[in-house]
Order: sequence, then C-alpha cells, then structure tokens
Amino acid sequence: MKNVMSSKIGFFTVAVLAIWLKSYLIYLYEFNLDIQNSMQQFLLFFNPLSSALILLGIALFAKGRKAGLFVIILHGLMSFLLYANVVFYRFNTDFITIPTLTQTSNFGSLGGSIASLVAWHDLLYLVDIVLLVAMYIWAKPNWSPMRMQKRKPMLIIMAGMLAFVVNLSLAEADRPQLLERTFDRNYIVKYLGAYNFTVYDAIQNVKTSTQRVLADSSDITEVENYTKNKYAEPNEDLFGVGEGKNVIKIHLESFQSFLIDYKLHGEEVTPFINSLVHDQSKDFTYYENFFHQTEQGKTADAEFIMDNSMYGLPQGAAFVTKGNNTYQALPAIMKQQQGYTSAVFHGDNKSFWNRDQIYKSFAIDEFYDSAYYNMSEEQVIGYGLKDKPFFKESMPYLESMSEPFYAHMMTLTHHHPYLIDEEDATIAPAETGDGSVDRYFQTARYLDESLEQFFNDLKESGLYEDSIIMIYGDHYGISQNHNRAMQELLGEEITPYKSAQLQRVPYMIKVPGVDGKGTVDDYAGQMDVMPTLLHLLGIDAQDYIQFGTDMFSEGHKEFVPFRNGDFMTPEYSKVAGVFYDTETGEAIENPTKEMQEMDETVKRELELSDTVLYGDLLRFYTPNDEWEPVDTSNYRYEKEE
Ligand code: GP9
Ligand code: MN
Repeated sequence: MKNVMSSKIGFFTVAVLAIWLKSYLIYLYEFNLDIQNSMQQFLLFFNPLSSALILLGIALFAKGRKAGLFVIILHGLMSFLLYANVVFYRFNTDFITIPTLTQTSNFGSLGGSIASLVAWHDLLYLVDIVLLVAMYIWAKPNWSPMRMQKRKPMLIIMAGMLAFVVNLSLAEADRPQLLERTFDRNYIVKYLGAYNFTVYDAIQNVKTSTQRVLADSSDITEVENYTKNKYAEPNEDLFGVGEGKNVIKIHLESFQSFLIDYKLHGEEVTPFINSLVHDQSKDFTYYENFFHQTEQGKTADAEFIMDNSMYGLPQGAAFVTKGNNTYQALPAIMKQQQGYTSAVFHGDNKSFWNRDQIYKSFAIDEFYDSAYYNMSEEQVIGYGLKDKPFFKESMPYLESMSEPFYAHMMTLTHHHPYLIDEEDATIAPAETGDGSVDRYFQTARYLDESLEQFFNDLKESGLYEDSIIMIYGDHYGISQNHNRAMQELLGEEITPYKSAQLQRVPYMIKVPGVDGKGTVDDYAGQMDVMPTLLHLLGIDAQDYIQFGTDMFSEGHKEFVPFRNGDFMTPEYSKVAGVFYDTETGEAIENPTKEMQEMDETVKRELELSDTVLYGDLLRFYTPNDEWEPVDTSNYRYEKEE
C-alpha cells in the first residue's frame, strides 16, 4: 500500500479504479438501462474507464503535489455529475440534459421533493472521495515536488482515447449509427457512459443554439410565402364533417404496402388489413400510392411529419435534436380550436426518441408509455410490449379519455429484427434464408391479428362507430440490404427505382357519416395527413406553416418528396439522381423543363422546412389571433402511483 501511494501514479490509479467501480455500481443499481446481451453488459462495465483516464489524466499535468489535489477535484466533479443524474433519474427516469437544466419548470417541481429523492445509502457514494482525501494527506509528503514528465499524462490520456475508440466501435457494432441517429439517452448512457453522454449532449447543444441565435423573425416570411402558395383549399363537401369526432390514429410499425394482399405459402399474410382495404361496408378509403417520408429518425420522423406537416431532418431525429423548439402541432391546434384532449399510447420507455420532452411542445396531454402496462416477460418482445396486450390494456385508458379526443396508438412488435414467440406465430416464416425477411411476415400477421382484436374492442366499447380512424405505416421494414431475399419473394429485380416504389406504406381513413371511396390511386405522403385532418375537423390549414396539402382537396399537390431529395409524382419520379417514367419505370434521358422545375421545388421545400427547424422559426410565427404558444410546463408524463 505504502508503495502504491508513494507515487502520484499510484494515487491516480486508485482514483481511476474508484470512479470506475462507483460508476458501474450506479449504472447497475440506480439506472434501469435494459441490458439485452453480453456485449451491452460488457460495455456498461467498460465505458467509465475511458472518461476516468482522460479526465483524471488531465490533473497529472499539474505541478508537483498539486496534481493529487486536481485528481481529487476532477474525481469530485465526476462524482457530482453522476450523483446529480442519480437524483434526477429517481424523479424523471431520465438523464440530465442541458435544456432540462435551463427549463426551470423541471426543477420547480423537483425542488420541493428533492429531500425525498435522497437516500441514506447515498452516503456510500461519498466513501471513495473521503478515502482519496485521507490518502492524499497521508501519502503526499512522499511525493516528488517536481512536475511529472509530460509524456506520462499524455500516454495516459492517449490510452483513455484508445479505450474510447474501442468502446465506440463495439457500441456501433451492436447498435449501428448510435450517435448519428440520436436514438435515446438511455442508449448513449448504456453504451458510452454518463460522462460521455454529457459531452455529447453539450456538443449537440452548442450546434443547436448557434443555428438558433443566427435566425431572426424575417426568416419565416419566405417559408410562409411558400406554404401559403402551396396550400390547397378544402373540399367543400368534406370541410368540417368530422368536427367534434374522436380521432384514433393507428401506427402500423414497419409496415410496407407490398404486404397488402400478399400471399405467402398460398395464405394471405394480413387478412384483416386486406379486408379493410377491400372494405364492403364502405367505411374506409385506402390510398395505394401513399409514401412514407422518413429518414434516420424512423418512427419519430413519421410522428413528427404527421403531427406537424414538416420534414424531419436529413440527419438524426428532429424529435431529439430539435426537441425544445417551438411547435404548432396538430394536438395543440385541435386542443386550442376545438377543445380536444390528446394521448399517445406506446409500450416502450418514454424517453425513446426523446418523446417525453417533445410531446410537451406538441401539447400532448397524456403519454401512456411502458410504465402504464404490464411489462412482465411473457408480454414483452424486442423493443417492448407485444401488440395484443398493448391494445388490450390500452382500452380502459382510451375509454377514460375526455371527449373529443385524439388518440395515437403506436404498435411495436412488427419491428426489426421481427422476433416472435412461437405461440404468437400463426403463419410459417418465408423461406429465403434471410432471417429477418422470413420473420417479417410472421410479425406482420401478428400485427394484423392484434389490429382485428382492437377493432372488435372498439366496436364493443361503442367507440368505433363515431370516431375518425386513421391507419398508417411509419416507414420501410425491409432495407436494401435484403434485396436478394426480396427479389425472391417478389419475383422481380430490386432496382433503385423499384426500391423507391417499395417505400409505399398504407394509409387509410374512415370518417363517420362519409362513405369510404375504396382504393384511390392519388399520390400522397405522410406530410399531407395533418392538413387533411384539419379540414375534416373544420379547421382551416391555411393559417399554419404546413408543407403538405389536403388529400381530399381538388387542389391537392400530387408530388411526394422524399427526405433525400428524390420524389414521386403519378407521371414521373426521381430516384438517386435519375428521372423515371413512373408508370413504366423507364429511365428518362432528357428530363423536360417541368421535371427539372419539380426537382427544384422539392429541393427548395426541403430546405425551407430545414430552416424552420434549425432556426426554431415558429417562435416568430403567430398563426392567428386565437393562437396561444404552448406552455410546456403544463405537461408531465410521470405515472402517478
Ligand atoms: C421505439 C419504436 C421504434 O419506441 O418507436 O422506433 P424505430 O426504430 O422504428 O424508429
Ligand atoms: Mn418504426
């Protein structure tokens, strides 16, 4: 012991081991990080090391005995950051982010109860600090008063960086695009640790605030001119027909339109959904040329687009990186204009995709996340709750909502890698040898059955008849990495053009009192859903900044931009830089002027949407006299016990 302590390096080593061990214990006992495999288990253990080496390593540049003091100070700061997260987590089941620190409302409610969030056993988290101080006092006289050769701390910091690179590569192997796609705070802490998460969060915030500071109120004018010009007047026969009706919006996870009427082993894969498409009772209208417009934010992008009629970002998820912007979202408009209450139902942790933050800006009243459901082992698979228990257990919550309501039901089981328990599989897998493609049909069948069960329950509860019901697919489920298997199943070559065609997702809608039109072939995208719904409710979409147009309107614009700049129209389309005849799929060598202009329009539309998000421009925009900016402090998604 004396030997170890007789050198600064020995003291430093003890400090590193202490913070490493403490961090790991806190991860295990204080946070619920949902470790799913041994790689995640290993990374959870490994991740504090790099931060400890780098941060405490810096202290060793200090002269002589002071180095020890700096080690203690940095160790103390790391401990403080970690402990602050522990306390914050106990209340919010989430980690501290810079915006949460500045939102005093978060702490307002926390202030009074902070005492109740501190536990006696927390004193244990101080033990290492006390020990380090004692050791320092005791061992310091033996230390050399000289500055350490710079080489040593340099080497230590480099070792820390190396550990970080190894850590990040292993994390990316387990969860590709971990940082680019900005999934979930839980994931970053699980894979990279609480300290790296803070650094990551700080970088994100500097980026965001610079863009925001550079924007001013005149920037919104150009956007407003564009959207007002694109706006399509409501169809007179339908304007307001749905006023005061409950709205139930159902999310079909990863559901692509090719599943509709698809037969595997001679059986329909989704007989119930097919029956809605070929609806004999004329309830539903089905859009066969409806496309998702999502990017890396996947589900979150779909939600974002459909509730704001704006594009997600080219990189990452707007839900996460623009989670504190000002919005004039569908739930807020419905609430302010017609007194709707709103809720989202989803059997996953509420912080995934930063939902628990951004939903406040959308003025979503209730968020029934996994905390509201029975998440026992047999009810859960993959990301979270299985769809059948999800719909079942949602019914009482749905029935308890005050009317009129806007309810968003988000399924989860039909999600990559399409895991399914044997007892839930009612169709044999496909036989391409590509596991996730083969199972895709099984989880689609399960989703189909769960939807049928939900429809039966809606009918029984009396909610079906008089509600507007919308069903949509959020994004593709089978990526281009699976072209070989898809080729086999679809019996045709998957060219880039065909891949773009496969971005069709279902959209169907039932409006009480209005006959469904069966299958319609108009081209539309997720962007168009919000103005369509607003007009059905009798709210003019014109007041708001929206990039989509009412699908039922005569003036509906039939071009569907994709987030990467490609687009579809009924006549021609652009895919990966090449124009095609949409009908024949033939490449067009000499695009007409109209096609080139469309290309420009699409680019401009995407850019304008991005400026709104980057500059947080809606804070400068007042839609109409009645509009009240959303006060996020009115919303909280903690389940009351
Ligand atoms: C997670 C779920 C899945 O809560 O919404 O998201 P995805 O991976 O499809 O974006
Ligand atoms: Mn999804």
